This record gives sequence, structure tokens and C-alpha cells, in this order.
Amino acid sequence: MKATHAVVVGTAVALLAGAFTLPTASAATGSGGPGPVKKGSSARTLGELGDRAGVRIGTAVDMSALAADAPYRAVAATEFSAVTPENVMKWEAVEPTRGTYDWAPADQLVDFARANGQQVRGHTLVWHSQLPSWLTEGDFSAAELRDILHRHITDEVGHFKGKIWQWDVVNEAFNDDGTMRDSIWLQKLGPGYIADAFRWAHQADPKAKLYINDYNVEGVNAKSTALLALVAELKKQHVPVDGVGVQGHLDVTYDAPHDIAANLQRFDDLGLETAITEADVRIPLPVDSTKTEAQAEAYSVLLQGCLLTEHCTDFTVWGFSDKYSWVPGVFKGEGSANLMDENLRTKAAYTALSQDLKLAAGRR
Ligand code: 9MR
Repeated sequence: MKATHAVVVGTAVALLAGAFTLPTASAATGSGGPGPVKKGSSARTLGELGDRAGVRIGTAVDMSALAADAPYRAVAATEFSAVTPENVMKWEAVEPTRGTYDWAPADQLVDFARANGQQVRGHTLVWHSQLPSWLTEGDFSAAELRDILHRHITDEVGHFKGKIWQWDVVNEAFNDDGTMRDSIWLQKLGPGYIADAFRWAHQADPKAKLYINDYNVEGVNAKSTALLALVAELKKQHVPVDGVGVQGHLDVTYDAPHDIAANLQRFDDLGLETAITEADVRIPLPVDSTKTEAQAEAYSVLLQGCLLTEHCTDFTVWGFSDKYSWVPGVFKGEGSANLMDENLRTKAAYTALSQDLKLAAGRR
């Protein structure tokens, strides 16, 4: 794959948040060797193209990479118009010990975003995973657990009040068959924990857009239909839910969700926003050109689904560099899921997204 990506080095350095060491020009260009190449003067970043197409283009950010890897930081600063903390706003990260908060890494990302004119998706308040052990092993009563959840949401949303564009309030509440996931929250609090979580988050930051987020809900299926029924009921009860996040973790060996626009439209019809929140497309290794093309198509199907849906607000990728992807650690023998390889060379998928955004310019 020919490298087509480049960081506009001057801009990247000028825009970087002060908390970090600035990349040198040679580190950021990698001229002559691996790494991003210079963009022609007419080339635009995905974020810029997204602005013209009426959609923000975001990425999940790995805070260790952001601190240690200057070329990564330069791309994160310039290529995207929104960021999501990949891990540092999760409960185990912000409150590893009961009552003691560590906001520092998440605050750093919020500062980085502000310095670079980016919006922040807060991720995530209520989830069954990445919970601190004091919570999972605490053997709390239902009343205690409800108070703990209320306080967590109030404190975290309150801490970031005014700085978060969209919160993933509830994450992955369903099983693939459309039944509710048997999490600690469902077990102890019953299904009402979802409405409570939205109400508490809204009280803590009335301006943040509040989302429910899940995977395997790209197309019309049992899970997305159950999610639809839930948000319809929440709306009926005037629970402050604003949007539905479709994660978009795909695999080139699955069918791309060609009915995504029809699915998103169902939520749009209820008066809800939608977003693609965690897009990546993994490949069974080794990579070859057929798989790379299939990957580009799958990314494009996701973005086009968003572009075809009036109130789809953003398309966020779950990281952009293969160097920091979660995929190889979880799916044995798979990888290469991101828009750029380990040396930040762009793939066909990057070109496909640019093209889709160019075609959509001025149409939304
Ligand atoms: O990418 C995240 C990875 O670094 C963590 O180890 C993992 C823990 O479960 O969570 C990953 O992010 C997940 C996200 O928060 C929710 N949707 C699925 C993502 C990939 O697992």
C-alpha cells in the first residue's frame, strides 16, 4: 500500500497541548523512512473533510502512546476533530481505591482536545467491565450499590462538567440475542438502573449529550431491535437520553452491515442522535491486498451509514495506529484493524473514508 498520509508538521506542533514534549519536525515527518509523509497543500485531514460533510471524525486515544510517541501525538492532534479516552475515564482508572479519585490522565486528554479544537466523547460511566475490584468484590446490598453508582456518575460527570460533548452513559447493556446482559447492575438494581443513570448524568451536566453504546448493533438484528425498544421506552418516560452509539468493531470475514443506514434511521425516527463510536475492522493475518480492500469497504459501509443518517453526529475510530490496537491481544491471529499501520502509513481504508467525506461535502 502506497503511503498517502502526512502530518502537516508546522500545524501539528503549533497546536499540541503544552503538557507534552513537542515533537521535532524530523520525528513528526519521518522523512525518507517509515512514518507519515508530507501531505500536498490541497490534502485535508479526515477531521477537516468531516467538517465539510457535517460530521465529526474522532479517534480513541491511548494516553501512554500520547505521552511517549511524538508522531502518534501529531496525528492525534491534526487528523481528528474529536477524541475518546480509550481507558482513562473508566471506573477502575478513575477510582481504583474507594473514595480516591485519579482524574489526571483524563484531564490531560481534555486539555489536549481543547488545545487542538477537538470535542471529547466521555467513555464510559456504567459498564460491566473494567470495574475496580473494591466494587466487584465488595458484596454490597442493592441500596448501597445504587448509592455507589449515583455518586460515581455525579462525581465523574460533575468533574468534567462543561467539557464533555457526548457521554457513553451506559455501555454494552445487551446480549446478542436481545436479552439484557446479566451484569452486576442488572442483577442487583434491576433494569431501572439505565433510566437512573441517565437522569443522574443529566443532573450533573445538563448540556452533555447522553448516549447508550453497544457493539453488534450496526445492522438490523435482535440486539439492535431490543436497543431500539429500550430507547423508545426511555423517551416515552422522558428519560434524558440523546443518542445511540454503534461501536463498529468489524472483521473482514463477516458481512459488512449493509443495512446500517436502515438501522440508524430507526433511531433517528425516534428523535435520537446516532454515532459510530469505536470503528475498527480486524483482519486474519497475514494481510493481503484482498483483505485490505475488504477492510476499506467495511470502514466505508460504516461511514456511509452515518452520512446517510441526518442526525448521525460523528464517526470515531477505535485508535488509528496498529501499533496500539487492542485487537491482537483479544483475537488470536488477527490484527491490522486500524486506518494506519504501525509506522502510521495510511491504508486503503483511510483513502476510502477521505473519498466518502469528499463526496458528502456540503450535502448535510
Ligand atoms: O481498547 C480497550 C482496551 O485497551 C481495554 O483493555 C479493554 C478492556 O475491556 O477495553 C477496550 O475498549 C473497549 C471499549 O471500552 C468498549 N467497547 C469494546 C472496546 C474493545 O474491547
